[in-house]
Formats: sequence, structure tokens, C-alpha cells
Amino acid sequence: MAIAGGNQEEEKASLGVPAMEMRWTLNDFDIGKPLGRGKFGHVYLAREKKSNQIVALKVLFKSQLKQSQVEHQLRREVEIQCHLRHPNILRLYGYFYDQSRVYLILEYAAKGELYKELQKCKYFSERRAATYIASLARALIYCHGKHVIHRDIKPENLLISMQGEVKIADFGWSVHTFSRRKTMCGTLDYLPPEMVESIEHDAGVDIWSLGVLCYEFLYGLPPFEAKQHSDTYRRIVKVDLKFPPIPIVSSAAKDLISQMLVKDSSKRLALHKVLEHPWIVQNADPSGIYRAG
Ligand code: AK7
Repeated sequence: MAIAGGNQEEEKASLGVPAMEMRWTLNDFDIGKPLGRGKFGHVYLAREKKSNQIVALKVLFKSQLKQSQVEHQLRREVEIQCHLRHPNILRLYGYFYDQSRVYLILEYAAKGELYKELQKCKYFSERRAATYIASLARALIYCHGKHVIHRDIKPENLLISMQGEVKIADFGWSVHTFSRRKTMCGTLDYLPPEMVESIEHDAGVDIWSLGVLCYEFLYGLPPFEAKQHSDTYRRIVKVDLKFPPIPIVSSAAKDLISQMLVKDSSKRLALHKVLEHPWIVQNADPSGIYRAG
């Protein structure tokens, strides 16, 4: 495992590359089939030549990053995700760039994107949904413990490993609240209540998203979906939460969703309490691995 563990300089040194030449380049990889397509570029299966390690290589076009003014977001993602080590968080091993592109070296998730699985089966069994929600709660507890808030938890940002574990990917919208708090320390005196509160309650964003995700896993659609964007907005603000009669979902699952989708972020069920909720305890596979059948 040449790529896993340690930083890029160490890895390259351990591969016997001269100390002065430390960066990854495209030549270090054999490129395979495309795995996915996104707004900013494509993802390819790739193999690091010296170690034979299989990875996913995300290719981003600098011109598009510049045009959308998200370079700082990408830098933040790399800084944050490089330091996260959790079985339910997709590893970011490193990055490199050339004239026109930026490349992210990512852990390969063999079973691909979760939203495609959801499309295929319409909705998940309670066992499968609970296993994923418990794994995601553990990953988010880990992130929040490091003062990292993902802020963009949705099926498109979740991948499934060969073993069937769920992995959070794409930290492009994440923030590191600790550094924000530190930089704000001296000026706190001048902040209005909504900003002071937002610093402490930001983590509640991920609990809300987990509630939306739990609903979507069980019903196949997000809870506040509407034809018009403005209607979705209204339904979210009102927390207009309805549970359709079909598919049949247990009252324990509905209870958990109702406790996460609470308007006041400080009143949302804390993530460690999500793990203790009867629906999770009774349905989630403790290994975090969903096995079909
Ligand atoms: N089977 C993108 C655009 C703009 C970003 O895309 C940030 C990512 C992980 C990703 C998953 C890649 C492994 C796969 C698979 C697949 Br399919 N990976 N196995 N797909 N991390 S995509 N990050 N970041 C991103 C920005 C920003 F500039 F706005 F921040």
C-alpha cells in the first residue's frame, strides 16, 4: 500500500523516488475506465504504477474551477479530507496538477455511487437504510469531533465499497469551524446573535441532512420535494413533513426521522443519540456492512 498512509512526500520517498522529485504526475498512473462524470470533470479508475494500487482519479479542469470561483473550496476540501481517517469517509490520498487540470487521488469505491443503487431499487429495506444511517452518523461524529462539518450530505456524495460499506465523498462544501471560531475570537464582541449562534449550531446542518437522507432511503424521494423550487423552499421552512402510506415504513423509523428534521437546530437529535435510537439498534448491522438478501 504505497499510497495509503502518510503524506505525499513520504509516499514518494518510500517508493524510492529521489528526494527532489516528490510530486505525483499523470505518468505515475495507468488510466482505466471512466467511473463517473461531474460538472467539473470526470473520474477514472487508475492504477499507481509502482505499487499497483487501484485508485479513483478525479480530473478537474482549472478553467472551470476558475470560472465558477471555487478554487478556494477545492483547496479547503483537500486540506480537510487529507487529514480524515475513518472507514466511512472516502480517503483522499493526494493531488497533483498540470497546466490545465487538477487531479484528486481518491480511494476507489468498487460498488460505485449510492444514488444509482437507490434508483435501481426505488427504496432501501429498513435494514439497509439503518445500516447506512448508523455508519454515516459515526462518520459525522468523527468529523464534528475534528470540527469539520460536511454540509452537503446527499445520495450523490455517497459511495459504496466492495464490502458494501457506505463512504462519504466530496468535501467541496465542508468547513472547518474551529479555524473559523479562532479567527472570529477577537471580533466576537461585534457579531449579531444569528452569527454567534450559527458558529455553535452549524453541526446541526449535518443532522438535518441525515434526516432527509433517512427519509429518502426509505421512501425513495426526499421529504420536501415539490415541482416548484419555491414550494420546496416553503415546505422546508415549515418543516412540512408527511409520511406517505406506501411504502410501509415502521413507526420507529418515522420517529427517528421526525427527531432529526426539527426546525430549531439545537433541538435536533444528537448524532450519538441517533446511534442509540431503537430503530437503529434493532435494524443496523453493527459491522456497517450491508449484505443483500
Ligand atoms: N467509484 C469537485 C468540483 C468542485 C470533488 O469532486 C470540489 C470528490 C470524491 C469524489 C468521488 C469520485 C471513488 C468516485 C468511485 C467513484 Br464514482 N470515487 N470511487 N468518484 N471527492 S468527488 N471531490 N470535489 C470537487 C469542487 C470545488 F472546487 F468546488 F470544491
